[in-house]
Amino acid sequence: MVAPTLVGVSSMSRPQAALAGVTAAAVAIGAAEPVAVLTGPRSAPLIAVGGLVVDVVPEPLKQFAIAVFGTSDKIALLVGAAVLLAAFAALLGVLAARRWWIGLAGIAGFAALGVAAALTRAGADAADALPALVGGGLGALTLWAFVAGPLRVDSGPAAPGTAHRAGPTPPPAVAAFAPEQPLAGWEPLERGDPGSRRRFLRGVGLLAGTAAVAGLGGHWLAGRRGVSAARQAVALPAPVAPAPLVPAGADLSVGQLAPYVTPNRAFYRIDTALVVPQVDPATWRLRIHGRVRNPIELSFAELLARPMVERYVTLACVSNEVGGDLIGNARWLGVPIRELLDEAEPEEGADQVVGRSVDGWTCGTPTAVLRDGRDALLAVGMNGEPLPVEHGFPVRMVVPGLYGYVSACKWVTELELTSFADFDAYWVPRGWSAQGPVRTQSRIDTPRPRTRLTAGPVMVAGVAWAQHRGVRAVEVRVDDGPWQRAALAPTVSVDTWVQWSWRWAATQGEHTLQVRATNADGETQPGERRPVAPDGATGWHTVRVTVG
Ligand SMILES: Nc1nc2c(c(=O)[nH]1)N[C@H]1C(S)=C(S)[C@@H](COP(=O)(O)O)O[C@H]1N2
Ligand SMILES: [Mo]
Repeated sequence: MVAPTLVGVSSMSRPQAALAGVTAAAVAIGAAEPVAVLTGPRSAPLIAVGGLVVDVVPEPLKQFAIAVFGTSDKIALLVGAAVLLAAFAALLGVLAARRWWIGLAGIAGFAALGVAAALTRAGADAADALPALVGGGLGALTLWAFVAGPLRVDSGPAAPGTAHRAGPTPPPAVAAFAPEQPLAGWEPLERGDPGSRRRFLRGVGLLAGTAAVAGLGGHWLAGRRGVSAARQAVALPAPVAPAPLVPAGADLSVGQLAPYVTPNRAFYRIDTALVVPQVDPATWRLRIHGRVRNPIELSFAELLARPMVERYVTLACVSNEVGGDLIGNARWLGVPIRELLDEAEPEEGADQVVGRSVDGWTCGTPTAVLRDGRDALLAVGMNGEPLPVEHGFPVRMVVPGLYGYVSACKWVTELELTSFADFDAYWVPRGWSAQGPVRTQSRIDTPRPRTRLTAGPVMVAGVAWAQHRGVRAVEVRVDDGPWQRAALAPTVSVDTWVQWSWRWAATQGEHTLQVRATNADGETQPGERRPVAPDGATGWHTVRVTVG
C-alpha cells in the first residue's frame, strides 16, 4: 500500500473522483455476487442489508411503501438502496481523492454493515460474512487504485494557474478544493494529463464491466441453484379425502369478475423475503416442539406418507384494502395440523402455535383454532401442483378463517407450542393484532370504477367472504338508496369466498354502487371505514360509474 505521505497524488476532478467511488462500489457489489452463489443469495450485501431494512423500518413507512409501490415494494427497496449506495460511493470517492484513507474507512464501514446484516439473518453462519468481506476488500482495492494507485489521474504538464505536484503549492487533490476552484457545480471531467486520463477511464470501463458481468452472472448462477428441479420431481400423493367438486355455477364466468379458483400464477404474494427461500425437500424437516409432551420431527417423505386431505380455502391478507386484491382461493393438499398436534400432545396453557419459516419469519396461531375441527393444513400442494416456490415450497400452513399473517407460514420448518403471553410473532411488535380472524368483506369486481356504461340492464358482480363462518347474504345499493339482495352463487364450503351478482337497471347520470355482506352469524359488515392496521380494514366497497 501507499504510505500516507503520498496523499494527494491524485489530480482528479470531482466528477472523476465520484466516478471512481461509484466504480469501487460496483466492484464491491459485483464481486460479492459470485461469492454469494456459494454462501446463499441472502448473504449478498444488498439483499442482506435490504432484509435488515425490511425488518427494522417503522410500520408506517412500510405501509407507505406498500401503498405506493404495491407488490413491487421489494424492487423499489432494492433500487432505492442501490441509488443511495451509489450516492454515498460518489461522495466517498470525492473524499478519498483528498484523503484516500477516508475512502477506505468508508468502504470498511459499508463492508461491516454488510457483514452485520448477513450474520444477523435467521439461520446465518460465519461463512455468510464472506460476500461482504470479499466485496469490501476488492472495492477498497479499486478505490485505492483510482485515487492513489496505478489507475490514478496524474496532473498534466504545468500550465498557468494549474496546481501540480512539485513545489510548495498544496497537493493537487487539495487544490481541487482550493477557493480559486469553483466549488459549486460540476467541474469538467477532463482533469490531469491525457495519458493518465485515458488509463483512468479504461480502468473505470473495465472494472465496471467486470463487476456487471460478475454480478449478473453470480445472480443467474444463484438462481440456477434454486429448487425448481426438486419441486418438479415431487410426486404428490392422492388425497384420502378429496376436495368437494366445485358446484356448477360457482363460477359466474363474468368478465372482470375474479374466477372462483385463483390460478397459481395469479395468486397474490405477500412476504418479507427479498429473495425467495429455496428449501430442498430432501433436507427439509419439521419440528413440532416447545410445550408438548411428545416432540415430533418429520422429513418431507414422512409427511407425504401421511393421509392427505384436499380442501378449497380462501386466503386473505390483513393488508388488503377495502376493494383490494390481496385475496385468492385455491385447492390445497396437505396433512391436517390437528392430527400432528394430537400426536405431539400440547401442554395445558400452550395456547399459541408459532409457525416458523426457514428465514426466521413467524406467525402465531391459537392452538384452539388449529384443533377445533376446521381444515387447518400443513399444505404441500396448491391447485394440483407442488406449492410454487414463492408460495412456500415445500410446506406451508393454511388455516381457514384467519388472516395470513397469523396463520399461513410459508417455508415452514417449526411449529412451536408456547403461549400468547410468552411470545410475540413477527408482526405483533410491529403494531398488528396478535389475533387475526378474517373480517367479513365484499368487493365489486364489475363494473370497474369510473367506467362509462350505457343505460339499461347492467350486471353488477363481485366476491364476498367470511371464511369459516360463511356468507349468508350480499346486498347492493345505488346512490344511498335501499339495500337490494344480490344473488349468491353456490360455493364449495364456508371456507371460501362466494361470487354474487345483481342486475341493475342503470339510468343516465353519475352513480355510486356499494356492497355489503352479512355472514352466517348474522353480522353485517360495518360501513365505518377503518384502516388495515391493526386487524383488517372495514367499510363498504364503493364504485362510481357514469351511465351515458
Ligand atoms: N415465511 C413467511 N410466510 C408468510 C409470510 C411471510 O412474510 N413469510 N407472510 C404471510 C402473509 S402476511 C400472508 S397474507 C400470506 C400470503 O401468502 P401467499 O404469498 O402465498 O399469498 O403468507 C403468510 N406467510
Ligand atoms: Mo398478509
